[in-house]
Amino acid sequence: QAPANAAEPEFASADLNAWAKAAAKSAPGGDVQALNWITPDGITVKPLYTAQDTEHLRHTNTLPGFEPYLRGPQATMYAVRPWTIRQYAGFSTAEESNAFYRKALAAGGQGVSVAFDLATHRGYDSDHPRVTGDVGKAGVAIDSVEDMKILFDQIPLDKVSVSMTMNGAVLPVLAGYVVAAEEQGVRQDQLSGTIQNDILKEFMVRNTYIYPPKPSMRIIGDIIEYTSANMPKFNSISISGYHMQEAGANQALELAFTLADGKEYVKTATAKGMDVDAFAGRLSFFWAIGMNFYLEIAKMRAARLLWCRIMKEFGAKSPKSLMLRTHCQTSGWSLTEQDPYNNVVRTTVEAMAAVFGGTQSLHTNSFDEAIALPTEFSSRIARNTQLIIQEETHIPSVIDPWAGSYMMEKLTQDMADAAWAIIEEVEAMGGMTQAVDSGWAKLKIEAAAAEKQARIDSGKDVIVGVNKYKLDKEDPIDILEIDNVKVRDGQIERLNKIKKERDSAKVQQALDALTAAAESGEGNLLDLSIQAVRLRATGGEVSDALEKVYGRHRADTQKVTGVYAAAYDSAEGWDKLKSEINTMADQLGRRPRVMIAKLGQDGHDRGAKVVATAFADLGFDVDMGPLFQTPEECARQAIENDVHAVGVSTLAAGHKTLVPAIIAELKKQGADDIIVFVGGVIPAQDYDFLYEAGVKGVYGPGTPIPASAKHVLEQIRQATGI
Ligand code: DCA
Repeated sequence: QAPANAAEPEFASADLNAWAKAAAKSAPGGDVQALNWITPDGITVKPLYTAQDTEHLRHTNTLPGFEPYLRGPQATMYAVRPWTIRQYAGFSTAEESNAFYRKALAAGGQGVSVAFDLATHRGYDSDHPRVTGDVGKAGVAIDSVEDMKILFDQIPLDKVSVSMTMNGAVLPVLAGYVVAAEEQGVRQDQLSGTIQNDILKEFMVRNTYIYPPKPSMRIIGDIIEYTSANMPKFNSISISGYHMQEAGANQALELAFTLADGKEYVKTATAKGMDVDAFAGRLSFFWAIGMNFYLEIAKMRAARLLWCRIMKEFGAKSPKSLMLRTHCQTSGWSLTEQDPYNNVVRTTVEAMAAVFGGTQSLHTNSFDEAIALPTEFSSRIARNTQLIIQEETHIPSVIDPWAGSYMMEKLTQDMADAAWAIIEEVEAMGGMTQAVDSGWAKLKIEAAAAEKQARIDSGKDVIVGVNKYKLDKEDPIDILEIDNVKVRDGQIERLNKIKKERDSAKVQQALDALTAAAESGEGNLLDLSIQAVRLRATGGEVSDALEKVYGRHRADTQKVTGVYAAAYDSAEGWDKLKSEINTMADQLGRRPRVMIAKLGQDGHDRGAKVVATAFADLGFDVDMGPLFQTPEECARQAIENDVHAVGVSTLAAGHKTLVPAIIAELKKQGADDIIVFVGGVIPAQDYDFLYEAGVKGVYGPGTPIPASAKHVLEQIRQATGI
């Protein structure tokens, strides 16, 4: 207790009723309750918190580095060692990505984080006909260990920790990294880093799976088993909520589903007979940090509390098993194509939330990521955002600085309670594998996404430069473009060379051993993959060897209904558009029919699902094409279903190859009366190219769905001549 200062006058003590009366005078309608904000998670954020809010909380008096680790996994946190600046990057070829990593490390980056292209993710070598539009686009193309060796050339793998975002083709990629290190002279027990290896969330969002859920879980079990025995410094998994929030989940859903996924992985490993403390210390997490500042910090604190609780239920004893360690990335979804320099500010705010939340590692997005791949300039600003927080602000000097805030402590508890209720719901269903298998978890996220979009389109949620304070004229910014044909040709040349020089009989034997292990359930699939990759088996071949037994997973295309309409607040425009669609339906003798398509290996389907839902709510007949269609397959389905329009949703930069291809296919199959429109991440520079190719509408991020729907309707009217 500080001694009373004699010179200080007596102040009246807090009287909450008096405050409520005073506040009511300026609150709308004289109602203080009207100042509450109900978050999308259903949590009430009040305008004022007091000591009363924290009186009954159990965890306010804990310490960092001690159970339940709510205040951080380390006793000293950033006061001794700040978080790792780990920028996710990769594009084009291994040579170009390697040059980028080395430059970034020299300029203050502290770890490597590899983004692979979608062909690699989905287990296809660059010469596969299904991936023509994807090679080298949204990440680096890696076909074999020869590519891996180039990727890490002059990066000492015994010193620099490497994170690899890989889930589908996790076996050949992790094997390639191990063998590349081995040929650098680095032993497996020296390797530090993380492999994402989180397949459950792929089935819910993102969609870069290869095999069905069950064999995919075996692969994860084998990786945990192998790394815990041979690579003790390597994190076997990065259990990721990031992509859930990016796909539309609110924070409570992100938190709950991610921890529930974590439980499922622990169950998988213990079912193999492993002791929980033998592997749990190397499970790591990954959160998205969006613009919901207070709740993001609360989420991270709550996550540590709940994970400690969960791990105790599993009987874990080692502190390393009980503490949740996490990577964070600022939200890509929160970035806007419009007025893009605003994104620097958004990313800074989000980075601060991640740091206040106590992250171990952080990626800050580049401001141009809503438009294209980051340039060297935008990457520098993104990296410097973290360096400035680390080295100029003194923010790192204080551990868990929000602790003791009435608001933060209460929100941490509220967030923990909200997430725990969802976790219990998942448990009652039999766990996350069941919740994912049944499609329930995916639909929950999609419903949250549709609701969010409707709130934005109706102006309830403000996005500066998008639905408020819009610029009259947008200046295009410099973008980085990849010559996808050149990358692919180069990859094919290297693949052919490897195949010519290796001992093919031995490679085949190693691949057969993998197939046999998949069939029998015996052996360790990572161990066998390392042996095959050492002999120069390619990523595609390793994946195929398993696909022979496991098959390829095909997702169904359920969609939610009614959610967008219910959350859309501008009834007037909505009703008018609905009646226009009804009139057209009368004139056509059927409803205008639209197919929403995803082409190539781009599995980001949030946009496609939200548009499909909203168009259906408006009265269109909507078909949802399956993921990963080729232009030819898409054209065939469009014709069979007799649609008026195909809407291509594209987020992985394949539009300049794939969109002209679908137009050509429709023509070839005699259906050039079907109009094509495109939505998603498309740089302004490419709009003319697409219009010249025959596209009838291009709708970038931020286009309100009713506006695009109205335009599509108009185009259908013109094409059908009514
Ligand atoms: N006092 C003492 N030791 C400390 C302190 C401190 N204040 N802070 C960090 N350390 C230690 C850690 O214990 C760790 O050592 P260990 O591995 O032997 O336990 C080491 O310093 C590294 O720190 P850590 O906080 O684990 O940070 P990273 O190595 O960057 O790992 C982690 C972060 C989240 C665990 C990892 O999974 C990761 O890097 N994920 C990235 C995922 C990614 O990039 N995804 C891309 C989308």
